[in-house]
Amino acid sequence: MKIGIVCYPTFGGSGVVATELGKALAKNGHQIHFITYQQPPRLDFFSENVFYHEVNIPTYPLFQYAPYESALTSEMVNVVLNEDVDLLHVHYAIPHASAAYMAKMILRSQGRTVPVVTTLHGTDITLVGKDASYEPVVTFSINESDGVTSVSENLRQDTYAHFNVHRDIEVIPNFIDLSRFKRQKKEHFKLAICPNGEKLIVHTSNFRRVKRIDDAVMVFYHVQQKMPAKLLLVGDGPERARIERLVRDLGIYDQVRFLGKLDAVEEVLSVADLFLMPSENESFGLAALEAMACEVPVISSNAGGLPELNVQGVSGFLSPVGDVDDMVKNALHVLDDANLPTFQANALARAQEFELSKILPLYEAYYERVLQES
Ligand code: GMT
Repeated sequence: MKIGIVCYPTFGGSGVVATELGKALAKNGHQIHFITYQQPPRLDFFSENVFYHEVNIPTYPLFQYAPYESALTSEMVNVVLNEDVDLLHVHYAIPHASAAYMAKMILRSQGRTVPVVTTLHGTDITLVGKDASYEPVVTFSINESDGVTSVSENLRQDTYAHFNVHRDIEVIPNFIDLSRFKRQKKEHFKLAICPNGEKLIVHTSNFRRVKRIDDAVMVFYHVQQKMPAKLLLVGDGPERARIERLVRDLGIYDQVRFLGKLDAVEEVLSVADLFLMPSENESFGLAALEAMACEVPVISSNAGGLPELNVQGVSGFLSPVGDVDDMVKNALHVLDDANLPTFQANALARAQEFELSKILPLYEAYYERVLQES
């Protein structure tokens, strides 16, 4: 198949899922055309089956906001026509699904049919998409997609609950490439951060409010009062300055490191003992899956689709959103040397259920179905 993939070029979340999916499809012999405004971070290699089309967004003094959606639509039309693309797969509904609908209509007016698959990732439904400024467009473009997938059953249910969506939504969970995300021997790194055998706790995110990083810091604050520990905060975003202030105010700045955005997050995860994801909402929790693949148990909230990933008392624990006391209790239990090896093994076993080779055929079969039906 020749597939056009539209995504945000982000370090995590939907951008990573889209990029890894495209890479895996290319390995399986499909021709993949990425259409984005910037090279996605994980698209840093050459493959004869991978093509990158950058959306050019010309500016003009009249535009206070450059019309990105129009530029993206035009690029999709051009790529479909010039590269003979069979199907467009857009990741994150806003504005990709409506741009794809527009592209489909333009192509139809020229006698060319191209089906559109939209993958819902989370905040496009649970946070941003619900806003009255976007809702009518999101509802319309989901209903008009030829195929719709969501990354968890919870997100599927949320979509039906918040939007007047009447079409089928296929759940295809996020996946992990275990050949990349595996526990590597990085003892020198661990020793540098934890020279006295401290336990290493990690949180990675885009530092947005929905991640509740204050809770992660407070969990760490209480844990380090009971056992020697360090905290690594990976990623960057709007909450970073506030969280740095909190860490200083709590007097734990020496035990916390802010690492910023990292390409090779698996190296940090390889030396971690515990991963924190106390999010307000999380449609799936890809970052937690990456941790589990590196044998790191997860203390998470029970929001959104997290219960579909993290198994209570097995790969870690889940607590109600904001219940820091419960998270501390669970973290101390997992970090106990008598329990940690079991949780590490369980985390890996759970991650193996989401191995790329198990999920990729689901997308391929879904594309085939959509192509046959349209
Ligand atoms: O986590 C984020 O805020 C980024 C966001 C995105 O759209 O890139 O992530 C969402 O999609 C990921 C990939 O499907 C999911 O694993 C995340 O759980 C989801 N984030 C939220 O629902 C908050």
